[in-house]
Amino acid sequence: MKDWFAHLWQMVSDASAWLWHFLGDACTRDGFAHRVLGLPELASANGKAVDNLMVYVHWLMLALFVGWVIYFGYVLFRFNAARNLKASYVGSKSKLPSYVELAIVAIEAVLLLGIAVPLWAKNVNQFPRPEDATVIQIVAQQFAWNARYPGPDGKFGRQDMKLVAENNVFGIDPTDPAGKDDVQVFNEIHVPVNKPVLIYLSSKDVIHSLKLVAMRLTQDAIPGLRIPCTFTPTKIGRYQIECAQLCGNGHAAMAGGFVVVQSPADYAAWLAGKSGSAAPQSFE
Ligand SMILES: [Cu+2]
Repeated sequence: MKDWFAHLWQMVSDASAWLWHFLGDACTRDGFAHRVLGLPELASANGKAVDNLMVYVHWLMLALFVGWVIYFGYVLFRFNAARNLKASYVGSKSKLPSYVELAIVAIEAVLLLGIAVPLWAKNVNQFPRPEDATVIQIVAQQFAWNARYPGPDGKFGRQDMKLVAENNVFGIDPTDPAGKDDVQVFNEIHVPVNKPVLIYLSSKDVIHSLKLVAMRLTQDAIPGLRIPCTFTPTKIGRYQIECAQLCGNGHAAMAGGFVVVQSPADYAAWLAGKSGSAAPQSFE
């Protein structure tokens, strides 16, 4: 009997210790993001601000939810029919609801104007200088990702829209010597860690969307447009690419693309090994 009680007591104290630990962690910003919201792994410097915004919005929503539930309980009690036999034609004179509303509006204004708008402006207007970044051209197609790098010389070879063909999605001019060392890869895009990546994104056929969940980056790829987008990877690893626009029967197959984040030395070795692979190839 005593053993049984001790066992139960142990279980209760273990459970409460776990709950206490969980609550303590859930109250921190990062703990809330991962334990409560279940946000996916973050592997970029730019993504931190996105996650923080999501945490702040959800904290506000949680506070509103708890506030409304408390208010609802209060109203059920305060305006119970048994306690209010006669209707009041005056109603509440309290100023409290107005103050609470104003406070919520102020917090929402800070979230929108103070955090969300500047974050968006930075993402769409501020790009790293090409000389400070890993520059990659990406052309999406049904149903894969083509990527092109300037080779060791750091210069892309000449491209011309008129040269675009089934086996030359980048419209590479094979006669330009600057393009001889260029690198072209299919579905596996390597980048070095801790260096900004500058992508010029386009599409060969229909509208696709480059979605790198771990980098907190999503950008539509539109035929005829060359859209810049950027992220700075901070964690070595292999991260899935997804297409975020339904682009045809094989849409889901575009999740076969990966971004591989490597140490600078591994990346340099990989790039050197691929050098010269961008010449238009024939698949016949
Ligand atoms: Cu697609």
